[in-house]
Amino acid sequence: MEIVTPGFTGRPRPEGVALPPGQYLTDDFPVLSATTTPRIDPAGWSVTVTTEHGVEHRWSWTQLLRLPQEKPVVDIHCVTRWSKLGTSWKGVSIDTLLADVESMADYAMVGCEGGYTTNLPLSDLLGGKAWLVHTYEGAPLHPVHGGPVRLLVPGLYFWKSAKWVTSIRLATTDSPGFWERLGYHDRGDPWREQRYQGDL
Ligand SMILES: Nc1nc2c(c(=O)[nH]1)N[C@H]1C(S)=C(S)[C@@H](COP(=O)(O)O)O[C@H]1N2
Ligand SMILES: [Mo]
Repeated sequence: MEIVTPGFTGRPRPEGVALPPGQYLTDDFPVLSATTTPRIDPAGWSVTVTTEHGVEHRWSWTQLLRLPQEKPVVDIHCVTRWSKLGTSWKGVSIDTLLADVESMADYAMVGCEGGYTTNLPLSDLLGGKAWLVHTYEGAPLHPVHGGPVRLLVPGLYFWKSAKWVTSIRLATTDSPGFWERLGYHDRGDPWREQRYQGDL
């Protein structure tokens, strides 16, 4: 039985479901954007990976769709404390994308239409941990949620899951992205509660 408390925006935590510290559950899909929503025609969209040597690899929309597709079902955790369980997506794993990219880089800076950026260790993008997704719950990803293509990195706070992705720059050193420059953590592991710079 579920107890409904008026005014409580989350819902009781189902038994056996572990949430990262300080998070509550929501069934909604909140929208958090630092900019207005860009309208991107998939036909004109592409993502460019640039290695630390300046070598560029580019995929158009149709090229992305021709790569092997995966359907991750994952929990997502926003640093503003909402978590959403069992979200289902479709897209291309970053392992697949970078398979033929020659690089010794340890870090990535992800860039978006509109100027948003976020930095991640490459180890959080590889090993089946991250995808470029274009489909959410069986439908084309809505523009407010990052359509046509966003990054999905469920193992880190959701600000790392950049919407409207257009570039991934590989680098040998880490440098802060949009929120990271404003004080958010360079890694952002929700299980370690790495919300802000200085959190261990
Ligand atoms: N390009 C871009 N990506 C972004 C953001 C943004 O402002 N711009 N916000 C981030 C933050 S803080 C969160 S919590 C999630 C929110 O994704 P949603 O709006 O689909 O819930 O997107 C992340 N990716
Ligand atoms: Mo966020």
